[in-house]
Amino acid sequence: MRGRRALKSAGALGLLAMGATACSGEASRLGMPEPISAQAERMLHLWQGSWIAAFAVGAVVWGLIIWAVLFHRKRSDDLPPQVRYNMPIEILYTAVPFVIIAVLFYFTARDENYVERTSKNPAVTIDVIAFQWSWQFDYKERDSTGQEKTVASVVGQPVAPNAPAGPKPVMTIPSDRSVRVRLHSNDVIHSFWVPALLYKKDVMPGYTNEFEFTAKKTGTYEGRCAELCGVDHSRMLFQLKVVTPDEYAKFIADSKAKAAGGAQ
Ligand SMILES: [Cu+2]
Repeated sequence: MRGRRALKSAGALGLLAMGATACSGEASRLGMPEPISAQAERMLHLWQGSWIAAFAVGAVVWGLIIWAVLFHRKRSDDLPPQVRYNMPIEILYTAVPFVIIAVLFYFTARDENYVERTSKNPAVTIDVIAFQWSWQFDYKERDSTGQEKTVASVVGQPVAPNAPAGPKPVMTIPSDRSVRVRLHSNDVIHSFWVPALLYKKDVMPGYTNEFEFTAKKTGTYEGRCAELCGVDHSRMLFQLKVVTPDEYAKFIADSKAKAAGGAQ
């Protein structure tokens, strides 16, 4: 029975290694970007839980395969004992996958509800208009009568993939504030994607898709269109710039002042 004991300890070691990497550092993300929002963190944890479950199932399956290969090699031409229609095994085959799927479903539904949650009064509302082949960011505010108006607008143009930061349109948002993004398109389907948010959403003509998030880390993050939308799709780049709430207020005030100056 030395083989069985060796298999057991190998499995335990594998699980331990997985658990250790899941708790700390870059390796635990398996190449995923560092999450910058509360919602993105939740998404990453959902993935990590799924990976652990998948590796655990994998370890059991690999163990069974190796065990069968080592201990059930063909030794003679006699047919080995057959175990078809063994009720306990049949029930196990059915019940275990059902439990696995039920657990994955529960956590996925729970986290999807959290990530897709929108609030009544987000701190910032931005209309994102995707077009062939760039982005427009319209910052919305309500005046005293409750009427919505654009207080700042950024319109981009297609840029070369290796262009410096300058020509890319920048979507500026405050950290630690809820940001509502409303996605619009007047031509074809695009997709709003910021890898650091671990989230993307299609931009549909004739339908407004919305989502909300709260960024927790200041910095500049790359964004792009993730739906093949025409010849210059790959040049449809932008940046998400997360600044402090004070810097954001200044950005909006500057835009308002510029608009007022331009109107004179
Ligand atoms: Cu596009």
